[in-house]
Amino acid sequence: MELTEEIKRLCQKKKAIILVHNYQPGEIQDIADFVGDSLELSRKAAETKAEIIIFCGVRFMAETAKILSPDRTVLLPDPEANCPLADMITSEGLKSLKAEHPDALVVSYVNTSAEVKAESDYCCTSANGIKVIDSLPTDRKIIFTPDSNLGRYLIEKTGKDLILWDGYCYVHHQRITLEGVRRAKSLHPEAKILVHPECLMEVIESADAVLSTKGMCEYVKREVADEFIIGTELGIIHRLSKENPTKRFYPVSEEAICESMKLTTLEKLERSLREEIHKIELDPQIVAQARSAIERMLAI
Ligand code: CIZ
Ligand code: SF4
Repeated sequence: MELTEEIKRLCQKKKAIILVHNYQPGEIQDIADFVGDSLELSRKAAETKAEIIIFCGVRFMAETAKILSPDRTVLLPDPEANCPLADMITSEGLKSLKAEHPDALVVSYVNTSAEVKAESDYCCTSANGIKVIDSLPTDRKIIFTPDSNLGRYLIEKTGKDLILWDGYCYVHHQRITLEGVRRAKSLHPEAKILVHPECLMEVIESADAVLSTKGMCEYVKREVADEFIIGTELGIIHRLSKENPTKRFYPVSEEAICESMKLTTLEKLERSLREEIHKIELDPQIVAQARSAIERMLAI
């Protein structure tokens, strides 16, 4: 309690805002000024009048906030909070793939470093991937990086033949299985099955709806059903339960936990804010190039 109050006091004193991703631990979500997906949080970062943004999530998200709000100080409470999916592609790797397909457009998932975004024509998120791919000319080849499960899902939904990078998120790819979905469904036969597009195709095919975290929050609010099987990182269940106290949520797997997301603690948040440490610093040239890819997405 004392720590929470100290964080709130520091936020007021330093004109700081706390942005928290849907996968963060419950106690971090509970002290947020805003909880959301990476794009919603970046938009908040772009419009805030606050001087400091404490970004509770993983590095690529804090970088995206910095790209959209370069004049603000953006803090990542634990500098080790990297996304293993984003780390599966480097700008050098992408440059080599582009050299093999020199006329291709490049769409990169938001789960990429600022350097990879800078090498991309468009950015997309799990909430708007179909819209972004649909908007591209049919006579151009398209490279999609780095999540191959999301890539395959986009191929199926848009009918476009994407050149895929071989990346995946270990939480969705390895810990959320068809067997897990079947087990949950046998225990809760009335529940709707919601899964994230970073899951394997067989898991996607078993679902009632394939949604980003933002999509899941909206779906649960508007559906009359009152039980849901959730196939994404467990942190979202804290938010879903809080916003829908009469509804029930069952994870496909209790092991669907992203270790990087759980690195944030109240202690680290307080220290990062008090000492103003673990700032996101990016090369201005990279920021300008990466910003173009994000702005092209936002314009669609
Ligand atoms: O875009 C995000 O925040 C991620 C990585 C997941 C989601 O579906 O919201
Ligand atoms: Fe990356 Fe997966 Fe963790 Fe999201 S849940 S931050 S995609 S490793």
